[in-house]
Amino acid sequence: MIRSKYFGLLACGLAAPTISHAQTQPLKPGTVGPDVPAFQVRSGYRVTNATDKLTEARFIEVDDKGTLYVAQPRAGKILSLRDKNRDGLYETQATFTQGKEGSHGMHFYNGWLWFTQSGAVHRARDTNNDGVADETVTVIPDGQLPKGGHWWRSILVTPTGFYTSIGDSGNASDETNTDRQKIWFYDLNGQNKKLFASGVRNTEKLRFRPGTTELYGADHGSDNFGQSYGETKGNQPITDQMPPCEFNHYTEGGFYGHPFIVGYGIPRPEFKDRPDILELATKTIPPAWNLGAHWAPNGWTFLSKNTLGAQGDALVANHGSWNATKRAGYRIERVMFDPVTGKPSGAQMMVSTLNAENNNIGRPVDCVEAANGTVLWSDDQNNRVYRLSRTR
Ligand SMILES: [Ca+2]
Ligand SMILES: [Ca+2]
Ligand SMILES: [Ca+2]
Repeated sequence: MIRSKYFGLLACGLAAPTISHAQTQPLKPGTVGPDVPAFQVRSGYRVTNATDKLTEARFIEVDDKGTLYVAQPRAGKILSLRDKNRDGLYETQATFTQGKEGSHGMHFYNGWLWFTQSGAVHRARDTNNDGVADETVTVIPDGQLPKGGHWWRSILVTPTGFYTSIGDSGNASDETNTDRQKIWFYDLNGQNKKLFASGVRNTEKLRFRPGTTELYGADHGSDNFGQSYGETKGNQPITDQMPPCEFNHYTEGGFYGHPFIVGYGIPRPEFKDRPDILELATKTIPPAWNLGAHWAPNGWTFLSKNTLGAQGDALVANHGSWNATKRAGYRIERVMFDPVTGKPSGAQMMVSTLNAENNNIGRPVDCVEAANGTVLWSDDQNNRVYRLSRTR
């Protein structure tokens, strides 16, 4: 057991000698289990292995039978894993689907695992319980969605159809008159494509807030914001802090700013002289919550249960920066929702995968809530799935 230095000190700081009531005892320092890197874990929580080392671990999903699915986009596979002896480690492994390069976004809905490739949407199911899909239906054939650029496609299935998003082909180009930078809604048979929202850069996962049909997603902020001010490599004080990554509430017909407007109504310098820039700022729906610049929020989950003491909140897996001067992100962030307003009202770091020297010892990719309310999260640096649970 490795005690986190940072959160260990925090926990000690909370210890008041005159307090004796059980509920006011200090939280136990955050810990990691055996064979887990020395992540910084928030006091009161623990990170343990949920799988052995895999060859690739990107997005994850669970079904109603306790199966854990792990997308392997490079290999073109989705693995299915089971925890047969119920010790918390998913050890039984089968290849659920294969031969579909870029398999990534997933949503288990009504007996089927829906999943995306960059240019396609499929659904598959396993009818004889061997972990291998024996029925696969292609809902949108490969090539009907644009490939390349930000190639990750989200998928959220509802009783009447499904949402998917198509990100920017690059950093911050004007792709208004294309299918890109938009969230789309299709009938369940893949027909009747409708525009849902626009001005989105790269939103890889969409989910409804529990008990509602409010659509949320995390969007990656753009790069090189300060370039036109003369920033150079190693000297980018503007880009290091701008723009924020966004946790957005997407509404029908909503415009979310990209590429023209970032965060709370701020024009990107390349577009500031457009005659319609104020009009674009006026119609931009700002983030429901700002995440840090370059954090790269990929996958995330709402918490429907109170196992982690955070029911109704969202946990966001931030893959971390590639071009910030000092590494930023690399963390599981809790976005807290105010139960009165139903909106984000604060945030806390739950797990950091940066070490004391600010080097990354892991890269979070996605989070899902397991049936028992603990949270599984994937890491494509260590190629494992971990579990976040509570220790008090
Ligand atoms: Ca097991
Ligand atoms: Ca099967
Ligand atoms: Ca935005």
